[in-house]
Amino acid sequence: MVELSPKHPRYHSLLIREKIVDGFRKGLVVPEGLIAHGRGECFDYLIGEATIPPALKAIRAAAAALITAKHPVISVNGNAAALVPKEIVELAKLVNAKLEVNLFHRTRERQILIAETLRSYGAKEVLGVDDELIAIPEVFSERRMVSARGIYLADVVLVPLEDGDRTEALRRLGKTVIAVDLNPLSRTSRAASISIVDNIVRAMPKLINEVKDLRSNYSLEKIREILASYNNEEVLKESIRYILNRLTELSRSLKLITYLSVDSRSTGF
Ligand code: PTJ
Repeated sequence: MVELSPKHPRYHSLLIREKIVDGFRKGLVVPEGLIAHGRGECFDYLIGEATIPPALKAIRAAAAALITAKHPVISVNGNAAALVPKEIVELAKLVNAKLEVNLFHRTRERQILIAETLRSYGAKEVLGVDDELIAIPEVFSERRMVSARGIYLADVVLVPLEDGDRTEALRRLGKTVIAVDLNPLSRTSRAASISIVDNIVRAMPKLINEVKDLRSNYSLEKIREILASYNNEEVLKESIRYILNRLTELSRSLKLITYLSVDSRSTGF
């Protein structure tokens, strides 16, 4: 791993990038996952690398959906396993969700490696590797194979960094789909029931805290109300407007990074 100084202006972003690269070197992440991460970085730049207000609304609704679910499942792919394995296991324990490895670029080696990674953070059971799998209709990738005891049965599925195809199929099967995707324009974001437009690295700890907060301060009835009053279309539009306003503001106030070179310091120019 590269030595990173906390003084580097892009320290946090580089640290996340190193985690993905490390995951790639270990075989958790596919090369396509590095490209997907780069796209995510770009959208993260646009939202200001911070959790934006519409994402907080989505996180609250997602926590409500997970708390009130009968069979919640967290679907885990290579990027999610490389970036937030500890948080995935913690959230699963908190809401009694099943963990299922589900990959776009499916190989047995990666399935086993991802399951082992989750177990190393305390997961007791990881589905999608050696248990019975069922094909869900109208998904034209390896992601169509889901666990009979996991996603197939689930009423609520959390799908971090997903492809839109399967989100649409899961919605058609009547499931509540929670997506974490930095791109508010993606098919996943537009097809999901609840779209958290945030970096998964920031969103997961916030989701865990939100579950704890709702559980300790609200009745089940109130939690159901929070979920029922959530409007994903509005939240996605708000996310796009947030980016738009931020860019408009930046286009007015952009300041060049100026510096004095060694030569100009001595000459005054
Ligand atoms: O591990 P596998 O085989 O299942 O493959 C995983 C990838 C990510 C390669 C696969 O799901 C894929 O190709 O995804 P896409 O279609 O490229 O979509 C990934 C989405 O996640 C994009 O919209 C990115 O903007 C977004 N994204 C990338 N990094 C992050 C992110 N969203 C939240 N947090 C991130 N750190």
